[in-house]
Amino acid sequence: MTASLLTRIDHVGIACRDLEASIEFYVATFGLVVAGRETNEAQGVKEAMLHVADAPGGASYVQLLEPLSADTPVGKFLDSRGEGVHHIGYGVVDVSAALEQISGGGIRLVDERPRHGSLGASIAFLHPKSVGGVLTELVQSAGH
Ligand code: V0V
Ligand code: CO
Repeated sequence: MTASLLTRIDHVGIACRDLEASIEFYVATFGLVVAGRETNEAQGVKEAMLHVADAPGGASYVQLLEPLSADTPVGKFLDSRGEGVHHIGYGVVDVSAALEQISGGGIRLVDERPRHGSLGASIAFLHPKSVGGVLTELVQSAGH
């Protein structure tokens, strides 16, 4: 059997209109703890990572995403589909190696090279049209 490229579910990315209200909901309802918050201009989001559990090579989180403007990936998604699950982020050991291996299989990449992600991670997106309608993110955690 070939070893899996994916080591864990790193995060479930959820599009919301009001980051503060969504954080309050997840904290009050599930008792989650905010592990980090960041404004990522390149990705067009204000986001928060809420820790769910520790997992191999990192941890797993809920990622809450509020768009910085309407003309961003999350802003467009909210306009067309409303609030809800926006993407799945999977842990990988080496994001560059994973991208190379996956693109060799003809999958359409959004990112040819890793970019800066939350909590210091290196991330890259695969296009939802090549992954059965699921926007898919590869995540190499900081320090791994
Ligand atoms: C768009 N589509 C989606 C989708 N967004 N399908 C599933 N899940 C999504 N999230 C579909 C959409 O319904 C259309 O299908 C088609 O793709 C084109 O949609 P569009 O609105 O015209 O969008 P595009 O083509 O301008 O952009 C789509 C892509 C864009 C995926 C290329 O959203 C992108 O670059 N995403 C990656 C960056 C990102 O999402 N950043 C925010 C999270 P039909 O209608 O044609 O069938 S940042 C993050 O997660 C961080 C920082 C982190 O984790 O650390
Ligand atoms: Co993400």
